[in-house]
Amino acid sequence: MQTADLIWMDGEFLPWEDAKVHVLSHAFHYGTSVFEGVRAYETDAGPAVFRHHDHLERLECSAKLYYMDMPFSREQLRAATHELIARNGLRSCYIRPIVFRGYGPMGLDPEDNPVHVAIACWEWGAYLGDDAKRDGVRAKVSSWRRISPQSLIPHAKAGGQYLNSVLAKIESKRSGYQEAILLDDKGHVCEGTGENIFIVKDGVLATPGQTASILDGITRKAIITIAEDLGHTVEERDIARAELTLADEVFLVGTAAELTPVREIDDIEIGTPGPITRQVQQVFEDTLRGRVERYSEWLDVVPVPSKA
Ligand code: PPE
Repeated sequence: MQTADLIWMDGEFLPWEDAKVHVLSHAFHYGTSVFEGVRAYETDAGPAVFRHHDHLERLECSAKLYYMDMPFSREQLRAATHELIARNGLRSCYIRPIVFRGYGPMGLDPEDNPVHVAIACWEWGAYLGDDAKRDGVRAKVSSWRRISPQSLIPHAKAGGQYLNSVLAKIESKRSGYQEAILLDDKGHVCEGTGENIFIVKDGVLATPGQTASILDGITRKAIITIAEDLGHTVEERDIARAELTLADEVFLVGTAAELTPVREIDDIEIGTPGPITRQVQQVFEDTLRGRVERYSEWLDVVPVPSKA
């Protein structure tokens, strides 16, 4: 991975290689961490964090759902992120805030373990492969089901929950695919290992709704708004597995993956990225770079000295 100079940890800026934790940290053993994936893009006004407020809000929600008291406010984390990007001299980057239970008593009860917060950022390019955003990826419906709300909290972005995505990712990769699509416990289409999913059929977009076991994706929300503003209908509803392969277009959305088309599922051709995928992707990419006035409030500009 591409490193940067500094990592912010519990209020301090540390050299990248010094941002360490004890091996007996609670999160390391039991997955008791919550995190975010955020991106900042280069715009004419400087580096800008996409939907920063929404990501910090979701981080707080995830912490709350796992009974962790956040030791820093949203505004403090926002300011720390700005300073970190500026001090690392980054114009565009991926940002990873993480809140975790640290070193303290061993055992499952975490309530006496300290809650730490760290923020790292670094340059992270194409998430699903170099040509993925242009040509689309080959995906496989996973044999693993997405975590159910009966056992875990799909709406929380918690470290331990990602074992589910890790299993699906390894399975799809070892079978020769770039990504896995997970069904939920009822057999409906749910999401990718780190992305929400959309299908297009006869000009109408559809994506699993809030009460499906999805992570409530921030990119998903932005894509719904963009597609509707372009005049398209977006249905939030259950999607049957067969609808995936019979769709005219399928695409994945997420902070890391951005908007990545899917061109094949289970060795059945969907086709080259279709017209609606392309249209929405173009507006989304322009939005991220501050080129769409209508969505400028989605960008949190980092105050850094300009390049000139
Ligand atoms: N579902 C899952 C399971 C998920 O992890 C993500 C983000 C999404 C949907 C899309 O959410 P959003 O980023 O708010 O639009 N996955 C993050 C972690 C990826 C990783 O490999 O780590 C991300 O995209 O940053």
